[in-house]
Amino acid sequence: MIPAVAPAPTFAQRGFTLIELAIVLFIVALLLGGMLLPLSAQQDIRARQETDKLLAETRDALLGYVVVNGRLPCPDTDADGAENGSSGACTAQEGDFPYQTVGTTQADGWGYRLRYRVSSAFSGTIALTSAGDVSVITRGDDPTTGGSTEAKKENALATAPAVILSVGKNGYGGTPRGGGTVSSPTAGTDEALNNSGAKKVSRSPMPITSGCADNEVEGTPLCEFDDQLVWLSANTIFNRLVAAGKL
Ligand SMILES: [Ca+2]
Ligand SMILES: [Ca+2]
Ligand SMILES: [Ca+2]
Repeated sequence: MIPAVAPAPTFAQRGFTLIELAIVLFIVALLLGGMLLPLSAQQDIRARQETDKLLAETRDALLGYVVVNGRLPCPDTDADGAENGSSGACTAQEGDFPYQTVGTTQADGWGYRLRYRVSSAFSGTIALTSAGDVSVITRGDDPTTGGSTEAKKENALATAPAVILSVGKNGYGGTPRGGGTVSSPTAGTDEALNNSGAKKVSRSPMPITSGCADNEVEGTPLCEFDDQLVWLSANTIFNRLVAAGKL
């Protein structure tokens, strides 16, 4: 008599286990999630990446400029793309990036001109004793207080000869490519520091937040921030100048 037990299925007949099915569904959900990311969010990501790329290219172009000219260019203070100053004596140490003088792309991924601050010791003829005076900070944990994690402690990143920054999507303090004006950032915020003065802030983006304060008081959230920033190192500049026999 033939036993009533069905023969063991072959590999081809076996089908999926529940775990395999769950993994497949998980992957499909991930793919769908990626495709369903709102178009505006995708555009924002692209504009941010485009801006990062422009900042890196602009920094490289500045290093080329320094090798040729022995100094950094002055900022552009009258929106024509050309530096404002004479032989390194700048009209102002901060303004729009002189894209025409350096030969770089005019505007970031959001359509705003890049901003630029340069130390006078580097917009004039550079010597090995030249020192930058742009203080770059970030905000985050205080490493000296192990056991408590802060979010707003000012931490120094660099004292730089020059900083190039994008005003980001909100555009506060920026010069639109097509002309026109944008409102200034709220006084007392990190974006206001990036708009004017020798202290610049590089930190993670933050959406508009009520009851915020850009200070070291933990417990209140940090304010809106979307600037993107890079800086030059004095040692990189010295290295390029020495390698080119200019220093
Ligand atoms: Ca100009
Ligand atoms: Ca801490
Ligand atoms: Ca901004």
